[in-house]
Amino acid sequence: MNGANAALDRANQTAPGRPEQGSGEAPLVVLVGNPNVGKTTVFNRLTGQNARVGNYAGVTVERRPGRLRFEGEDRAAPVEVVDVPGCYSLSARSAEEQIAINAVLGLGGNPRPSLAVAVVDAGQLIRNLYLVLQLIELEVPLVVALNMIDEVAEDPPSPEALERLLGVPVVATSARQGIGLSELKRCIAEGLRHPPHGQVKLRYPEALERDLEALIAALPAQWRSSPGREHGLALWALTSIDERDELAGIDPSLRAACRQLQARANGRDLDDEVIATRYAFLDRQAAAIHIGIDEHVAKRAASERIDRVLLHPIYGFAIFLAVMLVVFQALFSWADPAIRLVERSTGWLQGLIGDVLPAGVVTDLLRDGIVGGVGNVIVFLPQILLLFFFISLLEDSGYMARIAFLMDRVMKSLGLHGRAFVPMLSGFACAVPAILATRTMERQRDRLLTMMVIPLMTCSARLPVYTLIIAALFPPVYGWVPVQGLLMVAMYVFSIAITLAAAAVLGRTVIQGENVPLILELPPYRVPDLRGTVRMMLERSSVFLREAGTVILACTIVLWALLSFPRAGATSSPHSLVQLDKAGSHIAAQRQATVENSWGGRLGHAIEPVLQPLGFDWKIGVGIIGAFAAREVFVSTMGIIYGIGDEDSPQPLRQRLKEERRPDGRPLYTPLVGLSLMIFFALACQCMSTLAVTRRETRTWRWPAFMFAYMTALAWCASFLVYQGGRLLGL
Ligand SMILES: Nc1nc2c(ncn2[C@@H]2O[C@H](COP(=O)(O)OP(=O)(O)OP(=O)(O)O)[C@@H](O)[C@H]2O)c(=O)[nH]1
Ligand SMILES: [Mg+2]
Repeated sequence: MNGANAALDRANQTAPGRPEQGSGEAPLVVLVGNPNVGKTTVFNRLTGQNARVGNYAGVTVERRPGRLRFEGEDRAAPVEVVDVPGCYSLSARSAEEQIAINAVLGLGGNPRPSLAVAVVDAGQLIRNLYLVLQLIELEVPLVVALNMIDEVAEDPPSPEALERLLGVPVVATSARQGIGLSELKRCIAEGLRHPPHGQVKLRYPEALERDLEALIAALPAQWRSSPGREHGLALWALTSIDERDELAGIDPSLRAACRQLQARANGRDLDDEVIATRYAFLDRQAAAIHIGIDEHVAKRAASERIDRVLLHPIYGFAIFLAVMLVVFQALFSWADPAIRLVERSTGWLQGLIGDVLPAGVVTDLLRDGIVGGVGNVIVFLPQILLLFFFISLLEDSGYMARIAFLMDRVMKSLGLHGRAFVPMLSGFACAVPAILATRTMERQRDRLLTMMVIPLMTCSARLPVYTLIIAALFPPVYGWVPVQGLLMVAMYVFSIAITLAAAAVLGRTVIQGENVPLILELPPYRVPDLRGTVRMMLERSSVFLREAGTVILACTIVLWALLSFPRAGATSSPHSLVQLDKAGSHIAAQRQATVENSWGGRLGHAIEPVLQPLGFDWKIGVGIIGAFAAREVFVSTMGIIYGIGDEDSPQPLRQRLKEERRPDGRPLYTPLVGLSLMIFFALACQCMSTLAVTRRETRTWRWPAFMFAYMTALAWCASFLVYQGGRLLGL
C-alpha cells in the first residue's frame, strides 16, 4: 500500500479529532490559506516561534511544525501546529503548494490533521473563501481565522454571518496586532474536542454530477467514507489529477478514470465548470457577509497610484537604484562607529592576552588565531544587522515584490521565468533559503535554472569581504561623490546583471526549455512591522555569531595552525637574521618569515602562479583557499596573516592593508587589485552549504558539481580580464 492511501486509510479508521484515543500522540493542527494572508504571523503567535514573515506571496516554502499550549486551560497536553506554504486552491501544481496540500489532506506520508485553521484575508474574502469551500467539501474539520481585520476596520465583514454561511466557527483576528488570538486558541481547543464540519452544499451542473458519480465508483477502497467526503474527493481528483501533476501515491485506477473523463470531455472545460460554480455561489453570498467593497477600492486606488511611479519603466528603475544607493551608503556610514568599537575591543583583547598570558603556542593561538581571526569577522556584525534591517523593511513594505515586478520585463526579454526574481532577491541575504524559495516555481526546468544562478547574487557573507576591501583600498568620498557606497551598489548591480546573464546563457544551452507567462501578485503596501524586523535581526545575528563560533572558528584554527607551523628558527636561516640590527624589527621579521615559511605560506606560494595574473599575491591566495569553506574565512585569514607579524601594536586589519608597502614604497594592494578581488568573490562558488542544499534539492551531485565548476571558472576569467585590462589602461 502506498503512502497516500495509507494515510487516508488511517485517517478514515480513527475518527478525526479524537486525539485522546491516540496513545498520547499530540493532535495535529494545520494552518492553511492563500499566500500572504498572515498564516506564518498567526503561527508565530500561536507557538511563540520566529518563522520568517514577509509581505509577498511565497515566503514560506516548507512545512514547519511548532507546539501550541493553551495556557490556563484544561488541555495541558501540547498540540502540534504546522505552518505550510500558501496555496490558492487544493488543486495546485508547484512543489511548494504540493507541500501544503499533502499536509492538509494527509497525503504523501503526512499524518492527517485533526483540525485545519483556514487563515483568510478579510480584505480579499471572496477569493480566499474559494479554498475554504474546497476544504468544507472534503469534510476537513475547520476553524476560520478572519485575519487582517485591522486593515478593514471601518467596514469589516461579519464573522457571525460568515459562520452562518459556512457552518464552522469564525474568529476575527489581527495576527500582527495580537487581536483575537486567545479566542482562536479557544476555538482550536473546542474544535479538537468536537470537530466542526461545514454545511455548504453547492449545485454543480448535471453533466458534471454524472461524471463525479463515475469517479466516486472508481475511488479506491481506502478512500471510502461518508457520501459527502467521497463527493469532495471525486471533485478534488477531477480537478487535480492529470498528466502533469506530481501527486505521489494516487491509485492507478482512479488516475485512469480521471484521464478517461478528461478525454471524453468533448470540448467541455471540466475545471472551469467546477470553478465557475464555486465563484457563482460566493458572489451570491457577498452581500450576506457584509463584504465592504468601498474602502478596499479606495485603498487599492492609493496602492495603484504609488505603483504608477514605482513600476514606471524609467522612474521605477531610477528609484530602485536610488534606494539601493541610500541603503549601502547607510550601511557604511551608520555601521562605521559600531565597527570601530568592535575593532578597538578586539585589539584591546589581543593586547590583554599578550600581556597576561605567558608567551607560547596557546597564547599565540588565542591571540592571533581566535581573537585575531574570528574577531575580524565579528567586526562585521553591525553591518550584517543593518543589511537585514533594510532587507526586512523592503520585504515587509511590499517594495521587494515591486522590484521583482519591475525586473519581470527584463526577465522575459532574457527568456526567464518571472517568478525567478523573488528567490534571486532573497539571495541578497543568503543563497541557501533562496534556493529553497525556488520551490514556488512549477516546472523543474525553471527551478533548476534559477538554482544554478542564485549563488551569483551578493549574499551577506560577501559583505565583510567587500567592506574590508573597499574600506582599505578606496577613499570614502571623492569630492562629493560617495565612492564607497557607490562601489558597493555597483557590486550589487553587477551581481544582478551577471546573474541574469548567466541564466540567459544557461537557459539557452545547458538547461533549455520554453518560458511560461508570469502571474505575480502584488501585495498591498504595508507599514513594516518593526517588532518582526527586530526579531528577524536578532535571529540573524544569532545565526551569524553561531557560524562565527563554529564553522569560521574551526576553519580559522586550522588556518592559524597552517600559518604558524613549522615555527620560525627551524626553517629560517640565521644569516639573514643577524643582519637585522634592531631587536623589535628582528622579531617582527622573524614572525613574518614564520608565516611565509609555514605550510600555509608554502601553499599560498604554490598557487601563486595561478593567481598572479589576477593581481593576487600568496597571502590573498591563502585567504582564498580558506574562503572556499566560507567566504568570511578570507577576512579571518587575512587577520591572522597580518596579525602574526605584529602583536606589539595591534591595528585594525583594514588599516594594515592600507599601509602595506612593497619594498620600493608603493602600496602593495592597489584599488585595481581590490576590484579584481571583489569580482573574484562575486563570482566564485565559495560556500559548502549552497552546494549541499543544491544537492538536496536536485537529488544528484551533478548539478552542484556543475555549479562549482562554472562559477569558479567564471570568477577566474573575469578577474583576469579586470586586472589585465586595468593594467593595460595604466591603472
Ligand atoms: N495589517 C496586518 N498585516 C498582517 C496581519 N497578519 C500578517 N500581516 C502582514 O502580512 C504579511 C504576510 O504575512 P505572512 O505571515 O508572511 O503571510 P503568509 O500567509 O505566511 O505568507 P506565505 O508564507 O507567503 O504564504 C506580512 O507583511 C505581515 O506583517 C494582520 O493581521 N494585519
Ligand atoms: Mg508564511
